[in-house]
Amino acid sequence: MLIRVNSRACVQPSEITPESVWRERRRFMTRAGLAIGSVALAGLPHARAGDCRLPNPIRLRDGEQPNTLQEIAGYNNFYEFSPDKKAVAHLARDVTPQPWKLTVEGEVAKPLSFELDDVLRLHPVESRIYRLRCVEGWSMVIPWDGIPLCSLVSRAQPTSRAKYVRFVGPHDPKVYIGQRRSSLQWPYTEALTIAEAMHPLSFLVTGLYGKPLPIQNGAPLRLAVPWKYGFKSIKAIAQIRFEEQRPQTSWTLASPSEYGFYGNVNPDVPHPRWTQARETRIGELKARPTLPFNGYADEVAQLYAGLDLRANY
Ligand SMILES: Nc1nc2c(c(=O)[nH]1)N[C@H]1C(S)=C(S)[C@@H](COP(=O)(O)O)O[C@H]1N2
Ligand SMILES: [Mo]
Repeated sequence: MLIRVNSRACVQPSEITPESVWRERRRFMTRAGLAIGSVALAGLPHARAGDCRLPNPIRLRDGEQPNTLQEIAGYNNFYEFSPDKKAVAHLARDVTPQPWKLTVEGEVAKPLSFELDDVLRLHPVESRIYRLRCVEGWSMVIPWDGIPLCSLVSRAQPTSRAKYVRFVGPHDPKVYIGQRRSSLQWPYTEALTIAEAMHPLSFLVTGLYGKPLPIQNGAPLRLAVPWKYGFKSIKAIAQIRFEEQRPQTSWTLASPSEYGFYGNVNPDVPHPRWTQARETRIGELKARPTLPFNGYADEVAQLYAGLDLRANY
């Protein structure tokens, strides 16, 4: 099994696996028939008790390969820089995210404030290979490093009034030059229900391919919520707030008929301007069918039992 648990704070540069070595090792393990991309925390030395753990390993499907670092870090949606996916990496090249504070507040007994190093010190970092499906009809497979969102936010002890979790991005037009335009209402805001946020698949990303997270992928911390369209996986999170009422979110505010609160990947509900039944994996020519909940239905479908997924897109 490919499991890497470490605290980034003590990773030596020599321990960071170059992408080519990473990919070769994975090819070897695939040939050897070993479980790949699985996450099994039970029994690992620093795993915290509690129900933030994934009950079952997650796997890629046959024929699925992680995208290259070049693809992942070169084709980005990050409107704080630009709506041009190929321009983002260039615009982000000189940006340093430090110093950076993440606060966890709102309906909590213990408001918290973290820096990236605190997060890395407090929790073992896991590797998880997730599919990412953009609402625009393209997708990638990304080997993230991070911690379950649940492990971090439960430290703040949400109160019984907390029903939603709001995530707020950065607001600094000097750094994020796309914020000089009102392409979206700033700061970028996203939200999940409590049950979604506490689901063990919801992942707080600190890196990818065993390296620190590139700025264009949302450094220092971003979400990966793999069963939802990419816009729910907010980058560069500055604030997490527990709330009683459903928060307004950036894309739903911008175009409510196109981008709903849930944003669950659903091949049966077309975007008003295109089908969602298929997607193009970056690096491939032929489209693939899009799977309900992006292939994570076994894990998450029960969160939506009884909910009309057509009305609640
Ligand atoms: N703060 C912020 N987060 C964001 C976005 C954004 O514009 N700003 N774009 C979203 C969209 S639409 C997608 S598809 C993913 C893309 O993530 P990636 O560039 O790491 O592949 O980030 C999401 N998170
Ligand atoms: Mo997206």
